[in-house]
Amino acid sequence: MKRISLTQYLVEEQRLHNTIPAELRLLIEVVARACKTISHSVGKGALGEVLGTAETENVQGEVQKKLDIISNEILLEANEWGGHLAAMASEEMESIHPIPNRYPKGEYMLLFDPLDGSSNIDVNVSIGTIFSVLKAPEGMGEPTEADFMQAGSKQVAAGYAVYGPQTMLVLTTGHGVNCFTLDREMGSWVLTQRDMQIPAKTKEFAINMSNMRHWHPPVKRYVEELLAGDTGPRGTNFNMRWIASMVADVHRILNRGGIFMYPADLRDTSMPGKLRLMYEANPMAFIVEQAGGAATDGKQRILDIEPHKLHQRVPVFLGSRDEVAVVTGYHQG
Ligand code: P6P
Repeated sequence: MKRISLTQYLVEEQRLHNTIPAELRLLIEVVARACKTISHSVGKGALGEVLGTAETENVQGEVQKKLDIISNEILLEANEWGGHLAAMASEEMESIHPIPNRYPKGEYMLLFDPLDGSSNIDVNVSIGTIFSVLKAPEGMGEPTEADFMQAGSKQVAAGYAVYGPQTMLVLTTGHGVNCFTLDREMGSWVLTQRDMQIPAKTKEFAINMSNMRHWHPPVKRYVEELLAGDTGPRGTNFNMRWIASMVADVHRILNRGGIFMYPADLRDTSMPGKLRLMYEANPMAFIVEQAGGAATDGKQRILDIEPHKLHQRVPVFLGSRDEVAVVTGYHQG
């Protein structure tokens, strides 16, 4: 099969669907180029003096890894001069990052988790970059956090890069999900999987089992039934995976099905789960739904949630739609 580049794919998508105007194409290509740079930094490891912690904390109160900060800087610097953005927001920054006045502003807003899966950085396990694109509200003046408070259904594009044995970029602009592999010799993103589809059924679940005693009853019931296997009500055995890197777990699910869960639990009832809505759950939910899967917070579609805070957290159940329906049904039962 003749392979095409990310650029050719975007140009053809624009011709087909007229939904990727030049500014959005530029944005996607700039983000993709930034992910190449991040992949290069990540790949150096100890040789690049980029491992370990940075002795600082982010807004989440998490100790920042050096590569968290490096990746954040790479995305900020790559995107601020192009004229395609009005503002950015990042897991690593407390407040939004307006485009400096020395540069023209555009009509898009970019949100990202620059390097997700930080606990895996120093042990050479796959990590990734997650990004989400919103349109700036009509007539917006100086961007504020309130301008970012849009439901996930308003995203115009979303994607992630996964830095694993291969470096891959998964992208949706609302017309299916496509995957590009980084050709390191040429330095280009090459289309390697078109229109990815998540199987509706699965026998593989992903959750951090060490939290089991803290789960609410619907999650406990659902997982115990999976664990009971062919001796229980499901009548079949299930397998388990947990990489503790959302990008890697989601990429596996996109390729072979599965259900990924990070529920709220009883440890801190004020904290509805660990994952953040705006730059983790929303982009992943957009991608998963575009691939025929489902994504809920246990009660409603993640993409329907009206956000109130930039860094708000949300419970996440996503992947093979038949399994997401079962665990969501237990919450509603
Ligand atoms: P735990 C990584 O820190 C992350 O945000 C997600 O990528 C991952 O799915 C989850 O947290 C892992 O959390 O509690 O299992 O370490």
